[in-house]
Amino acid sequence: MVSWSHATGSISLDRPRIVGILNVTPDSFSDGGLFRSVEDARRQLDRLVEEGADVVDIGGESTRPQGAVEVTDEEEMARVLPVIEAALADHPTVPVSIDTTKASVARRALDLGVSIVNDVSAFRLDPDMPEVCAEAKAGVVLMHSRGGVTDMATFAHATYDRDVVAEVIAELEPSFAVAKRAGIAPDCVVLDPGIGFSKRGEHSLAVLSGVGRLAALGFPVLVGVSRKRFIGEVTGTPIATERVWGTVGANVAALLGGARIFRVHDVRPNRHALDVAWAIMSKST
Ligand code: HH2
Repeated sequence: MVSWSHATGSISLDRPRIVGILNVTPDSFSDGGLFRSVEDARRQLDRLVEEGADVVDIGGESTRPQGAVEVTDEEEMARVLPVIEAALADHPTVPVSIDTTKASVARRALDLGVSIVNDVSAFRLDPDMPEVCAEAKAGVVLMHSRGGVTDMATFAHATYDRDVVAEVIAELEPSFAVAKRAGIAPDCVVLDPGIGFSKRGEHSLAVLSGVGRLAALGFPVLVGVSRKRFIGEVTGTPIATERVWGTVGANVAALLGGARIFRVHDVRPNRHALDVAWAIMSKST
């Protein structure tokens, strides 16, 4: 059975796994500013866990599609570290993931007891990140993106030739080579096609449709479709919080394609849908 090893244990991928999102940022595209106090963050953590999250992913720097603002290491730590401490105290059995591109932030988070480093730059932006992850035996999410934090979710680099999936795979390959050289065990690595990151709607649909080709590389695949623009385009839903049903549809399609880990804001609807889809997929006739 496949499992995902991380700094404090491992997660078996014998069923779909859900990563619940907690952004402690003023400017995230769909939940910016909602969880700025530790008390508000705590309540949201309780909700994510109660609704069935297997992991909670805490982030202190937005990559919002409208163009994000880079934050300093100190500011990012001030946002995330108290919330990480609260998560570990309140939910000691739920692995915590830190969503950061900065090795300094990852190191402090791992020292506190975080299990997973979710790097949306797949080790491109901070040369110290692979060693920090290797040293802690952290689980790592290597997500495809192009450019820096401020423009990676814009269309500034959203130019692809015909085969988007092939380009995404080719651009992720150096990252897992770097991971291997740094001594990160292969079973710690999860790949993510980076939905909406340097991708127009058509590109996000193409990578979701071809997610099985990413899974065929042998690493578990995580997708982060939650409330994203391409869903708004398909369903005519401009308000991000109203994209929950479209999110569920995209996640079920990705599960059928081979994804096993799902990063979402709205845990319960995705938990139910993915569990039912999995029960059907697992039924031998
Ligand atoms: N998407 C976002 C942030 N982190 N991490 C992974 N692995 N995959 C993703 O698709 C992904 C991610 C962007 O979404 P969100 O956190 O809701 O917004 P923001 O970047 O505005 O904080």
